[in-house]
Amino acid sequence: MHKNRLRLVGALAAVLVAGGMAAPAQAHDKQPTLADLAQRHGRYFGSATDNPELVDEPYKAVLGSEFDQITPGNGMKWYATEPQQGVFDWTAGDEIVNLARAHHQKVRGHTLVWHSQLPDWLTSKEWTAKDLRAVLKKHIQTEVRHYRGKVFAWDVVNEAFNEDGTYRETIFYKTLGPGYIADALRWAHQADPKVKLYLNDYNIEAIGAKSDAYYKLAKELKAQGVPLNGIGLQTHLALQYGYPTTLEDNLRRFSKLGLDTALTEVDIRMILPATEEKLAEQATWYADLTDACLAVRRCVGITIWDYTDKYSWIPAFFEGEGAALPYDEQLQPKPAYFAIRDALK
Ligand code: 9MR
Repeated sequence: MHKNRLRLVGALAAVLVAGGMAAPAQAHDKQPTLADLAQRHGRYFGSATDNPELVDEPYKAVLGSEFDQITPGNGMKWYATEPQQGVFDWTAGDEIVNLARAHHQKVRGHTLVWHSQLPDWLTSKEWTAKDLRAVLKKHIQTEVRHYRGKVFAWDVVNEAFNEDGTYRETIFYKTLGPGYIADALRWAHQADPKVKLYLNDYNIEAIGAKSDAYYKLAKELKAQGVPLNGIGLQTHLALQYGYPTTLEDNLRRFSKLGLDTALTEVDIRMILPATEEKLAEQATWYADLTDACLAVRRCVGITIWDYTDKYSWIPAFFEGEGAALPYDEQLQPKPAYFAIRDALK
Protein backbone atom coordinates (compact mmCIF):
# COMPACT_ATOMS: atom_id res chain seq x y z
CA MET A 1 0.00 0.00 0.00
CA HIS A 2 2.68 2.44 1.07
CA LYS A 3 4.91 1.61 -1.85
CA ASN A 4 2.11 1.84 -4.39
CA ARG A 5 1.09 5.16 -3.11
CA LEU A 6 4.60 6.51 -3.10
CA ARG A 7 5.00 5.41 -6.69
CA LEU A 8 1.72 6.92 -7.73
CA VAL A 9 2.36 10.22 -6.05
CA GLY A 10 5.86 10.36 -7.41
CA ALA A 11 4.63 9.64 -10.92
CA LEU A 12 1.91 12.22 -10.69
CA ALA A 13 4.30 14.86 -9.43
CA ALA A 14 6.70 14.04 -12.25
CA VAL A 15 3.94 14.38 -14.85
CA LEU A 16 2.83 17.70 -13.42
CA VAL A 17 6.32 19.13 -13.35
CA ALA A 18 7.22 17.82 -16.80
CA GLY A 19 4.01 19.17 -18.26
CA GLY A 20 4.52 22.54 -16.60
CA MET A 21 1.24 21.93 -14.86
CA ALA A 22 2.15 23.15 -11.41
CA ALA A 23 -0.49 25.71 -12.27
CA PRO A 24 -2.50 27.87 -9.90
CA ALA A 25 -4.78 26.07 -7.48
CA GLN A 26 -7.74 27.37 -9.48
CA ALA A 27 -6.84 24.89 -12.20
CA HIS A 28 -8.33 22.24 -9.92
CA ASP A 29 -11.71 23.92 -9.66
CA LYS A 30 -13.45 21.50 -12.00
CA GLN A 31 -12.21 18.42 -10.20
CA PRO A 32 -14.05 17.32 -7.08
CA THR A 33 -12.62 19.09 -4.05
CA LEU A 34 -11.30 17.40 -0.91
CA ALA A 35 -14.64 18.31 0.64
CA ASP A 36 -16.61 16.70 -2.22
CA LEU A 37 -14.58 13.52 -1.94
CA ALA A 38 -14.86 13.39 1.85
CA GLN A 39 -18.63 13.93 1.67
CA ARG A 40 -18.99 10.78 -0.42
CA HIS A 41 -17.83 8.97 2.71
CA GLY A 42 -20.09 11.00 5.01
CA ARG A 43 -17.04 12.89 6.35
CA TYR A 44 -15.89 16.48 6.16
CA PHE A 45 -12.47 17.75 5.16
CA GLY A 46 -11.63 21.03 6.83
CA SER A 47 -8.96 23.61 7.49
CA ALA A 48 -8.14 25.96 10.31
CA THR A 49 -7.82 29.62 9.47
CA ASP A 50 -6.98 32.80 11.34
CA ASN A 51 -8.24 36.36 11.10
CA PRO A 52 -5.03 38.11 9.92
CA GLU A 53 -4.97 35.83 6.85
CA LEU A 54 -8.37 36.85 5.63
CA VAL A 55 -7.01 39.82 3.66
CA ASP A 56 -5.23 37.35 1.34
CA GLU A 57 -7.70 36.86 -1.52
CA PRO A 58 -5.97 33.95 -3.33
CA TYR A 59 -5.69 32.21 0.05
CA LYS A 60 -9.36 32.81 0.74
CA ALA A 61 -10.37 31.45 -2.65
CA VAL A 62 -8.89 28.02 -1.91
CA LEU A 63 -10.12 28.09 1.70
CA GLY A 64 -13.63 28.78 0.49
CA SER A 65 -13.69 26.18 -2.26
CA GLU A 66 -11.66 23.14 -1.24
CA PHE A 67 -12.94 22.63 2.32
CA ASP A 68 -16.33 22.15 3.95
CA GLN A 69 -15.32 22.77 7.53
CA ILE A 70 -13.41 25.58 9.24
CA THR A 71 -11.82 25.91 12.67
CA PRO A 72 -10.78 29.35 13.90
CA GLY A 73 -7.11 29.03 14.91
CA ASN A 74 -7.27 31.69 17.60
CA GLY A 75 -10.43 33.79 17.34
CA MET A 76 -12.58 31.83 19.79
CA LYS A 77 -9.96 31.41 22.52
CA TRP A 78 -10.47 32.94 25.94
CA TYR A 79 -8.01 35.86 25.48
CA ALA A 80 -9.91 36.87 22.35
CA THR A 81 -13.48 36.35 23.54
CA GLU A 82 -13.34 37.67 27.14
CA PRO A 83 -10.41 40.10 27.18
CA GLN A 84 -11.74 41.73 30.35
CA GLN A 85 -13.72 39.91 32.96
CA GLY A 86 -17.36 39.84 31.92
CA VAL A 87 -16.67 41.83 28.73
CA PHE A 88 -17.12 39.62 25.68
CA ASP A 89 -15.78 40.29 22.20
CA TRP A 90 -16.97 38.12 19.34
CA THR A 91 -15.35 40.10 16.53
CA ALA A 92 -12.69 37.58 15.52
CA GLY A 93 -14.84 34.47 15.90
CA ASP A 94 -17.80 36.03 14.13
CA GLU A 95 -15.68 37.05 11.17
CA ILE A 96 -14.71 33.43 10.62
CA VAL A 97 -18.21 32.08 11.25
CA ASN A 98 -19.62 34.54 8.72
CA LEU A 99 -17.02 33.63 6.12
CA ALA A 100 -17.69 29.93 6.67
CA ARG A 101 -21.44 30.41 6.39
CA ALA A 102 -21.00 32.26 3.11
CA HIS A 103 -19.28 29.13 1.78
CA HIS A 104 -21.68 26.63 3.41
CA GLN A 105 -18.89 25.34 5.64
CA LYS A 106 -19.44 24.04 9.11
CA VAL A 107 -17.47 25.44 12.00
CA ARG A 108 -15.73 23.71 14.87
CA GLY A 109 -15.60 25.86 18.01
CA HIS A 110 -12.07 26.01 19.46
CA THR A 111 -11.67 26.20 22.44
CA LEU A 112 -13.49 26.90 25.72
CA VAL A 113 -11.14 25.68 28.46
CA TRP A 114 -7.38 25.66 27.89
CA HIS A 115 -4.37 26.58 29.99
CA SER A 116 -2.85 28.62 27.17
CA GLN A 117 -3.85 31.96 25.61
CA LEU A 118 -5.81 32.99 28.68
CA PRO A 119 -6.42 36.69 29.41
CA ASP A 120 -4.17 38.38 32.00
CA TRP A 121 -7.05 39.16 34.31
CA LEU A 122 -7.56 35.44 34.72
CA THR A 123 -3.94 34.30 35.14
CA SER A 124 -2.65 37.16 37.27
CA LYS A 125 -4.90 36.47 40.23
CA GLU A 126 -5.23 33.84 42.95
CA TRP A 127 -8.77 32.47 42.69
CA THR A 128 -10.87 30.72 45.25
CA ALA A 129 -12.54 27.59 43.91
CA LYS A 130 -15.94 29.22 44.23
CA ASP A 131 -14.97 32.30 42.23
CA LEU A 132 -13.10 30.40 39.53
CA ARG A 133 -16.02 28.01 39.08
CA ALA A 134 -18.32 30.96 38.55
CA VAL A 135 -15.93 32.58 36.09
CA LEU A 136 -15.48 29.32 34.16
CA LYS A 137 -19.20 28.61 34.01
CA LYS A 138 -19.99 32.11 32.82
CA HIS A 139 -17.27 32.02 30.16
CA ILE A 140 -18.36 28.66 28.80
CA GLN A 141 -22.07 29.36 28.81
CA THR A 142 -21.82 32.86 27.35
CA GLU A 143 -19.62 31.68 24.49
CA VAL A 144 -21.59 28.51 23.76
CA ARG A 145 -24.84 30.50 23.76
CA HIS A 146 -23.38 33.10 21.41
CA TYR A 147 -22.37 30.43 18.90
CA ARG A 148 -25.44 28.23 19.36
CA GLY A 149 -26.59 26.96 15.97
CA LYS A 150 -23.41 28.30 14.37
CA VAL A 151 -20.87 25.68 15.41
CA PHE A 152 -21.47 21.96 15.14
CA ALA A 153 -18.92 20.97 17.76
CA TRP A 154 -16.85 22.43 20.57
CA ASP A 155 -13.42 21.56 21.81
CA VAL A 156 -14.67 22.03 25.34
CA VAL A 157 -11.48 21.15 27.20
CA ASN A 158 -8.18 21.29 25.35
CA GLU A 159 -4.95 19.54 26.37
CA ALA A 160 -5.96 18.38 29.86
CA PHE A 161 -3.33 15.65 30.23
CA ASN A 162 0.45 15.37 30.44
CA GLU A 163 2.41 12.93 28.28
CA ASP A 164 2.46 10.33 31.07
CA GLY A 165 -1.31 10.40 31.41
CA THR A 166 -1.44 12.44 34.61
CA TYR A 167 -3.61 15.54 34.73
CA ARG A 168 -1.94 18.71 33.56
CA GLU A 169 -1.60 21.08 36.50
CA THR A 170 -3.51 23.96 34.97
CA ILE A 171 -5.12 26.81 36.86
CA PHE A 172 -8.41 24.92 36.50
CA TYR A 173 -7.09 21.59 37.74
CA LYS A 174 -5.17 23.10 40.62
CA THR A 175 -8.08 25.21 41.82
CA LEU A 176 -11.05 22.98 41.01
CA GLY A 177 -9.68 19.44 40.83
CA PRO A 178 -10.31 16.97 37.98
CA GLY A 179 -14.08 17.48 38.21
CA TYR A 180 -13.71 20.71 36.22
CA ILE A 181 -13.82 18.62 33.03
CA ALA A 182 -17.23 17.05 33.74
CA ASP A 183 -18.53 20.43 34.92
CA ALA A 184 -17.33 22.14 31.74
CA LEU A 185 -19.10 19.53 29.61
CA ARG A 186 -22.33 19.84 31.61
CA TRP A 187 -22.31 23.63 31.47
CA ALA A 188 -21.68 23.61 27.72
CA HIS A 189 -24.50 21.12 27.21
CA GLN A 190 -26.92 23.30 29.18
CA ALA A 191 -26.08 26.26 26.95
CA ASP A 192 -26.50 24.29 23.69
CA PRO A 193 -27.99 20.81 24.03
CA LYS A 194 -27.43 20.06 20.32
CA VAL A 195 -23.76 20.89 19.86
CA LYS A 196 -21.23 18.02 19.93
CA LEU A 197 -18.88 18.26 22.87
CA TYR A 198 -15.27 17.09 22.59
CA LEU A 199 -12.11 16.74 24.59
CA ASN A 200 -9.14 17.54 22.37
CA ASP A 201 -5.40 16.91 22.69
CA TYR A 202 -2.12 16.25 20.87
CA ASN A 203 0.04 13.12 21.04
CA ILE A 204 -2.99 10.93 21.56
CA GLU A 205 -3.02 9.48 18.03
CA ALA A 206 -1.24 6.29 19.04
CA ILE A 207 -2.28 4.00 21.85
CA GLY A 208 -0.16 4.93 24.85
CA ALA A 209 -0.16 6.52 28.30
CA LYS A 210 -1.75 9.79 27.18
CA SER A 211 -4.47 8.32 24.96
CA ASP A 212 -5.13 5.68 27.64
CA ALA A 213 -5.83 8.53 30.07
CA TYR A 214 -8.48 9.84 27.65
CA TYR A 215 -9.91 6.39 27.16
CA LYS A 216 -10.26 5.87 30.90
CA LEU A 217 -11.70 9.33 31.51
CA ALA A 218 -14.13 9.04 28.58
CA LYS A 219 -15.36 5.71 29.86
CA GLU A 220 -15.95 7.15 33.32
CA LEU A 221 -17.68 10.23 31.98
CA LYS A 222 -19.98 8.11 29.79
CA ALA A 223 -20.79 5.85 32.75
CA GLN A 224 -21.70 8.92 34.80
CA GLY A 225 -23.94 10.28 32.04
CA VAL A 226 -21.75 13.34 31.45
CA PRO A 227 -22.49 14.85 28.00
CA LEU A 228 -19.35 13.92 26.11
CA ASN A 229 -19.73 13.25 22.37
CA GLY A 230 -16.23 12.87 21.06
CA ILE A 231 -12.49 12.89 21.30
CA GLY A 232 -10.45 15.20 19.08
CA LEU A 233 -7.02 13.95 18.10
CA GLN A 234 -5.04 16.99 17.10
CA THR A 235 -2.55 14.94 15.02
CA HIS A 236 0.42 17.32 14.97
CA LEU A 237 2.86 14.77 13.57
CA ALA A 238 6.57 15.02 12.72
CA LEU A 239 8.37 12.80 10.21
CA GLN A 240 11.36 12.41 12.54
CA TYR A 241 9.21 10.80 15.27
CA GLY A 242 7.53 8.10 13.17
CA TYR A 243 3.96 7.46 12.13
CA PRO A 244 1.45 6.49 14.86
CA THR A 245 0.66 3.03 13.50
CA THR A 246 -1.99 2.30 16.16
CA LEU A 247 -4.11 5.30 15.07
CA GLU A 248 -6.89 3.22 13.51
CA ASP A 249 -7.13 0.86 16.52
CA ASN A 250 -7.14 3.87 18.79
CA LEU A 251 -9.98 5.55 16.87
CA ARG A 252 -11.88 2.27 16.98
CA ARG A 253 -11.64 1.84 20.75
CA PHE A 254 -13.17 5.30 21.27
CA SER A 255 -15.93 4.42 18.78
CA LYS A 256 -16.72 1.36 20.83
CA LEU A 257 -17.33 3.61 23.83
CA GLY A 258 -20.03 5.30 21.75
CA LEU A 259 -17.93 8.34 20.97
CA ASP A 260 -17.21 10.23 17.79
CA THR A 261 -13.62 10.99 16.93
CA ALA A 262 -12.10 13.62 14.66
CA LEU A 263 -8.61 14.48 13.51
CA THR A 264 -8.76 18.12 14.47
CA GLU A 265 -5.43 19.89 13.80
CA VAL A 266 -3.49 17.76 11.36
CA ASP A 267 -0.07 18.75 10.14
CA ILE A 268 3.05 16.72 9.42
CA ARG A 269 6.21 18.71 9.91
CA MET A 270 9.73 17.82 8.85
CA ILE A 271 13.23 19.06 9.41
CA LEU A 272 13.98 21.52 6.63
CA PRO A 273 14.94 21.52 3.85
CA ALA A 274 11.99 19.64 2.43
CA THR A 275 13.40 17.09 0.01
CA GLU A 276 11.45 15.13 -2.57
CA GLU A 277 11.84 12.03 -0.36
CA LYS A 278 10.50 13.76 2.72
CA LEU A 279 7.56 15.22 0.81
CA ALA A 280 6.78 11.76 -0.56
CA GLU A 281 6.88 10.25 2.93
CA GLN A 282 4.69 13.05 4.22
CA ALA A 283 2.22 12.32 1.42
CA THR A 284 2.07 8.69 2.49
CA TRP A 285 1.36 9.71 6.09
CA TYR A 286 -1.44 12.04 5.02
CA ALA A 287 -2.95 9.19 2.99
CA ASP A 288 -2.56 6.76 5.87
CA LEU A 289 -4.28 8.97 8.41
CA THR A 290 -7.07 9.62 5.92
CA ASP A 291 -7.44 5.86 5.45
CA ALA A 292 -7.53 5.39 9.23
CA CYS A 293 -10.36 7.88 9.64
CA LEU A 294 -12.33 6.40 6.74
CA ALA A 295 -11.92 2.91 8.20
CA VAL A 296 -13.65 3.85 11.47
CA ARG A 297 -17.30 4.73 11.10
CA ARG A 298 -17.41 7.23 13.94
CA CYS A 299 -14.37 9.19 12.78
CA VAL A 300 -16.41 12.12 11.50
CA GLY A 301 -13.82 14.18 9.67
CA ILE A 302 -10.36 15.60 9.24
CA THR A 303 -9.18 19.17 9.75
CA ILE A 304 -5.72 20.37 8.74
CA TRP A 305 -4.16 23.13 10.87
CA ASP A 306 -4.44 25.65 8.07
CA TYR A 307 -3.94 24.31 4.58
CA THR A 308 -0.82 26.11 3.39
CA ASP A 309 2.76 26.36 4.61
CA LYS A 310 2.34 30.11 4.17
CA TYR A 311 0.32 30.31 7.39
CA SER A 312 1.55 27.32 9.38
CA TRP A 313 2.35 27.79 13.08
CA ILE A 314 5.28 25.34 12.84
CA PRO A 315 8.27 27.49 11.78
CA ALA A 316 7.66 29.94 14.62
CA PHE A 317 7.44 27.17 17.23
CA PHE A 318 9.97 24.58 15.99
CA GLU A 319 13.17 26.13 14.69
CA GLY A 320 14.34 24.61 11.43
CA GLU A 321 11.11 22.67 10.86
CA GLY A 322 8.16 23.27 8.57
CA ALA A 323 6.61 22.29 5.21
CA ALA A 324 3.88 20.58 7.25
CA LEU A 325 0.79 21.17 5.12
CA PRO A 326 -0.62 19.88 1.81
CA TYR A 327 -0.13 23.23 0.02
CA ASP A 328 3.17 25.08 -0.21
CA GLU A 329 3.81 28.75 0.55
CA GLN A 330 2.75 29.71 -2.99
CA LEU A 331 -0.59 27.94 -2.43
CA GLN A 332 0.43 25.16 -4.81
CA PRO A 333 -0.71 21.62 -3.96
CA LYS A 334 2.09 19.34 -2.80
CA PRO A 335 2.35 15.55 -3.12
CA ALA A 336 0.40 15.33 0.15
CA TYR A 337 -2.59 17.01 -1.47
CA PHE A 338 -2.72 14.42 -4.25
CA ALA A 339 -2.20 11.60 -1.78
CA ILE A 340 -5.20 12.76 0.29
CA ARG A 341 -7.32 12.96 -2.85
CA ASP A 342 -6.24 9.49 -3.81
CA ALA A 343 -7.09 8.14 -0.36
CA LEU A 344 -10.53 9.77 -0.48
CA LYS A 345 -11.33 8.30 -3.91
O1 9MR B 1 -2.47 28.04 15.48
C1 9MR B 1 -2.37 28.65 16.74
C2 9MR B 1 -1.27 29.70 16.70
O2 9MR B 1 -1.60 30.74 15.82
C3 9MR B 1 -1.03 30.23 18.09
O3 9MR B 1 0.07 31.12 18.06
C4 9MR B 1 -0.78 29.08 19.04
C5 9MR B 1 -0.54 29.54 20.45
O4 9MR B 1 -0.36 28.45 21.30
O5 9MR B 1 -1.90 28.21 19.01
C6 9MR B 1 -2.04 27.62 17.79
O6 9MR B 1 -3.04 26.62 17.82
C7 9MR B 1 -2.87 25.56 18.77
C8 9MR B 1 -4.24 25.05 19.10
O7 9MR B 1 -5.04 26.11 19.57
C9 9MR B 1 -4.19 23.94 20.12
N1 9MR B 1 -3.31 22.88 19.70
C10 9MR B 1 -1.97 23.30 19.28
C11 9MR B 1 -2.08 24.38 18.22
C12 9MR B 1 -0.69 24.76 17.72
O8 9MR B 1 0.04 25.39 18.72
